[in-house]
Amino acid sequence: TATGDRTAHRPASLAARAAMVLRDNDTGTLVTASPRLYPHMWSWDAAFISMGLAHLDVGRAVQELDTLLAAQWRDGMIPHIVFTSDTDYFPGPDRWGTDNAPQRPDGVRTSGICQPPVHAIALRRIIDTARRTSAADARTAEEFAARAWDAMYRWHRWIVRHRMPDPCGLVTIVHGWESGMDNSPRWDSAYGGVRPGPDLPPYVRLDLLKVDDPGERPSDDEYDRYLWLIEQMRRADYNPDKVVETSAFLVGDVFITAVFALASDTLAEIGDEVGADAERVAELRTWAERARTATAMSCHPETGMARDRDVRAGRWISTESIAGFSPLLCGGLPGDVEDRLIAALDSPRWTGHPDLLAAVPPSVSPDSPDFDPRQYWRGPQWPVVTWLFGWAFGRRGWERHASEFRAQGVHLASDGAFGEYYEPFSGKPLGSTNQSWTAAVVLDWLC
Ligand code: 9WN
Repeated sequence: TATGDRTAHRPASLAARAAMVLRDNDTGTLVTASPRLYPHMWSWDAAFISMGLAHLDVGRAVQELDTLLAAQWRDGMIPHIVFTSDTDYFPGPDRWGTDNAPQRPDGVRTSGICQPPVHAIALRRIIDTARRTSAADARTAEEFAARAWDAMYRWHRWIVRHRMPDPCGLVTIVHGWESGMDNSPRWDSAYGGVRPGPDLPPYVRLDLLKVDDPGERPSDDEYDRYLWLIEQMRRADYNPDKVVETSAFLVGDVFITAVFALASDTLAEIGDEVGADAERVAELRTWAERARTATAMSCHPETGMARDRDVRAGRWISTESIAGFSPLLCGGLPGDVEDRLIAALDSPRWTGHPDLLAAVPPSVSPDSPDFDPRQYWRGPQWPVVTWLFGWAFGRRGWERHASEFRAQGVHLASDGAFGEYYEPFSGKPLGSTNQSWTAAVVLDWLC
């Protein structure tokens, strides 16, 4: 069926197309984040991709996480990119220069920063999917969980040890790329403090050649800052504490903090199921509680929206972005405050906006002066973010919201292009098409 210039696929055809995207982007041991724009494995993409794969082949889903965990750094960090041999992405492994970092893993090249810790959530979803499919699949998933649990615990421990330096208790990031929401206006003021030096080595962007309109990607000024931060980390040999000490960009990320709380609880729960070390399970629950409290404490006293914190400048960041709803992911707010936040999410400033094609949250409120409907993390809707909130809502017992997000998410993606992100009013797919994590979450919604 067609509405305007959008073709809407029926669920069975949409699911078949999503499966095809995952198969087409599969190199054998990893599914690239997208066919042209991102020819490598990304950390949080891999997590979502693996739970999509679980609907096709649980063994293959497990292998995806195995590939990612094989690239885990010796100190516990899961790097944000695991490089394939493809050379058509910038910055590639040479520019990252992680080969000399003492903690890097053997036999694989990676970037030197991390991304949101959604991996335990994916593992939970894989186990649940596998248990619904067959006893053999359930065994495969549970055996993997038992085997991979310690690695995931060490990843969470790395975050606690190296990324909770600020008294506000938020998980801090040293690069916008770590947030997964690279050029969100959340980071504008903090990036103002990043001044690329004259010794920033020259570079050529490859991303702009692979999208219809360069205006859908971050600007050159933004890229200079991204590259300058890498330069600084390289000079600190990717030593995690030195990086935190020296980085011009140091921000408490409330979305990552809430994800960390949710994922730590989830990993603790899986730990109970697979008989993991009880002390470690208890530690995870303590960390979850700490992160939940920090998330709740960040809320603006009047609007109730959660805030990031510019640690370098010592001030709160009140941008009206999707991250403001982070406490809904992990809980921890008093009932009346939480109700107000849900009402804000449903309101015309957000998912209730009358001009949206699909009632799922845009990355920035359309009523905010920062909103740009086509610009990456500055306004477009990202199906993967909708999935995460919808899954968390289901877990928190908010079935109506969870199923509404699922239905509206499917509606947004029903054109079958599997856009990386979508223009919220027209539903035009932007950035890359056949983006793996979009296919994965659509498959999960439909199965
Ligand atoms: C930089 C792969 C990744 C996602 C991020 C998204 C984008 C990379 C880029 O693509 O970031 O890490 O080159 O723009 O912002 O969330 O993981 O899909």
